[in-house]
Amino acid sequence: MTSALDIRNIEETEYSKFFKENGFLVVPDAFSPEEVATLHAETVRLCRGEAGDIDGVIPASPDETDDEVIRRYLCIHFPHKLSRPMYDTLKHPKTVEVLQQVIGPNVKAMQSMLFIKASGKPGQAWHQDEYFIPTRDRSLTGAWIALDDATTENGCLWVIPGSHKRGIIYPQQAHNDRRFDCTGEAYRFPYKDEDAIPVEVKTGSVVFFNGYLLHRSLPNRATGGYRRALVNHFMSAESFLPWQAPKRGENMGTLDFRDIELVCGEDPYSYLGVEDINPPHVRPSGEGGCATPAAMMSTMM
Ligand SMILES: O=C(O)CCC(=O)C(=O)O
Repeated sequence: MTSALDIRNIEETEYSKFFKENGFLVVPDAFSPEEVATLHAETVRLCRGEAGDIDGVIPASPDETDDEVIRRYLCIHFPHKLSRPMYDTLKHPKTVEVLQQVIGPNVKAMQSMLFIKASGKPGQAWHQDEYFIPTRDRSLTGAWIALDDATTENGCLWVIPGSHKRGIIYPQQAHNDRRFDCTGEAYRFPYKDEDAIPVEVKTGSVVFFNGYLLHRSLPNRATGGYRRALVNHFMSAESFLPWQAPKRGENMGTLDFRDIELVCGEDPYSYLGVEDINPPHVRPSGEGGCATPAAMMSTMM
């Protein structure tokens, strides 16, 4: 029975086996309280507009408190492009150690997302990250760094253990469910909500999860506070990253989005160079209603 799965006490020697079997892995105490405090301070700096321009961030006035400012935003995409400490989390030693075990020696990153998710904010409906960020070797791996204790009350992750195994990408549709933000929802998959388990973790833990794993989060129903998490996405450097539409005449087989950071090992495609393409931006929370279904389907994860 999935509900009996012990997710908190996995021996380091079992990381790879557990991840392969279940599609996720919890590593407690990966980030120290000091490292988390720095990331909290960076969250404030980003939301105040002090780190640089972020599409959708309104520069804060000095008389607004940090709480007033940060609770405005559900999630900021690509914070690592403006914050050195957030960039450094991509290459955090504990993260790299685990990524080398579950992906391989050569790893690159293409995305970061900073969830602030204050009380009252929505979650994100069922989805698979590879639906949004396709790799060619199924190596996409999220590293979800808990910046607060994540509980069922404040909207922790829920996962369907083993749902990554068949390597199927399920379709997505727009939804009208106000529990969730404006990203679409996966459907037509052979699992029920009851197959999911909550991934409740302490601050400083990292939840690693496979890009084919079905997962979601529910709204933050706590009476105050946040459920902050910094989520970085990684993949094997050997795989191209076809994360953009082909331009006219472009060979589909060699599409490779080069807005990446090499995290460890070697990049066999380094001769292609790197580019800065994705701008930091705020994710629509859906509180004022979502845009059209078509816009919902194109909302980045
Ligand atoms: O943290 C959340 O609420 C959702 C995160 C998520 O689904 C993801 O990173 O893919």
